[in-house]
Amino acid sequence: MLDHPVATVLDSDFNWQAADSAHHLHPFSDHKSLHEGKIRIITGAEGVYLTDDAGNRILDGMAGLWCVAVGYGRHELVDAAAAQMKTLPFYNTFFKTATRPVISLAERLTAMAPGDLNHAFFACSGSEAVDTALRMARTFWITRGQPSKRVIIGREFGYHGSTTLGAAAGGMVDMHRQGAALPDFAHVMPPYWYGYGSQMSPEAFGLYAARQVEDKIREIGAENVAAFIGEPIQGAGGVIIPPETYWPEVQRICRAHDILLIADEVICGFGRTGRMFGSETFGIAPDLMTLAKGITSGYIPLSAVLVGDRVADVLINETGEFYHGFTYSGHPVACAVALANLDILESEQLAARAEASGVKLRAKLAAALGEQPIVGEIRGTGLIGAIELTADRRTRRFFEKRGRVGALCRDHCFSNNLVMRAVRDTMVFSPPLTITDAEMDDLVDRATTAIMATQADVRSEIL
Ligand code: PXG
Repeated sequence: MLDHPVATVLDSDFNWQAADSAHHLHPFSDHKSLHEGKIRIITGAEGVYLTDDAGNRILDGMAGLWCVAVGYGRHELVDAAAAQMKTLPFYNTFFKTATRPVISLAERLTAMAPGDLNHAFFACSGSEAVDTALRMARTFWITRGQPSKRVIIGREFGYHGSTTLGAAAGGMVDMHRQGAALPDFAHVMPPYWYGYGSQMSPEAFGLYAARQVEDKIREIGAENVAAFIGEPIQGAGGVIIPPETYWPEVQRICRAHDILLIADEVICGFGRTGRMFGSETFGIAPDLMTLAKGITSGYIPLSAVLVGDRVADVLINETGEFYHGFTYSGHPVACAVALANLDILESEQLAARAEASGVKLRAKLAAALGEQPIVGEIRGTGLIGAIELTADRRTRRFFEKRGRVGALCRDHCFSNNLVMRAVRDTMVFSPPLTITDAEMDDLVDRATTAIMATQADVRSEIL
């Protein structure tokens, strides 16, 4: 029962923090410690900047949650949503019906996508897209008369969402411990050269990491493996960028053992890596591709699975009914927003811009921070990147209590009005693809202040 008046958006005197603590359960949060601090109430945004209810202007170095590709405040997307809501706010795509926006979007996405990804299935979140792709992969083998091919191979530090199948495919052990460890899922090492490459060259390590996939397939038996799933660049796992040798070798291995390849492009899709899709950046042609986030720049929930001809032919011509779908599969308003978002991505050539801006941003970061003892590596591809904080840059030694220095740095960023996430002791960034040169300077200034403050803390051993 409420022990305080209910909030309205106009109530400026209302205690939003107290109401949040009392009634709102946040995703991926330790609520006890959340309630001890003060949360920020974000009230508006324009371009790459957020505003909060204390009047701060915050540079969003994460594009929301890796999603606001075209930046905040784009009226084209709002207008597309409003127009579609006025015409037809909802109709489903289940029973021999469709709407024009969903058909247009399916046509457009499949035309843009690499390889033979000629069919699209829609859902609302990245997690649902992953769930769908895994169900399709298993259904493909069942239909083909090979039901034993069930195992999904993912990677440590992989993130494929928070539904149970997605969490099981991902390599986040804390999630597995909370009910998401399922049979018929296996994991291999990530292509994390900085962390695990030891004395190997990046190229040699890329092949080494890819061959872990082959070893795992041999261990389980190819006759039991349905698919390998991986993000072209592992985002939530700490922006793990594979060496160039990795993905072509993984693709070769999947083909050699007749295992489907699923590229989870929920973060990498729509220009983030400097090409429209991460699969293009790394030169692979997956059998299935999952998309979300940048598909609507986060303005409205939408996700998609693009399906290659091999799987689609079986699903369409042999499976019969595929018992899977969501009320909001192909929601017309979300699809209309996605179409307007794609117009901006294409007309402003944001993938190419991400590539060029990424080069500049890394050069600026290197100039400001490259020689600092706490900075082990600055890496990136397009506008997704990371700064490794290290106890010893020469040996690439991790801090003893992993994650504490990263959390400290994230808090310094936050108090400097910069959103940058910490993954263990790796600072990650993925700003809107529209970020300007002046805004990148601002990002680098704020990041430098935060990292220098973190370094001072580490030196004075207040940790
Ligand atoms: N796959 C990938 C590669 C993702 O990054 C999902 C699937 C799941 O998408 P949904 O829309 O169901 O959340 C994601 C999501 C973080 C963070 O803190 C990353 C994600 C989501 C929330 C937080 O880095 N990625």
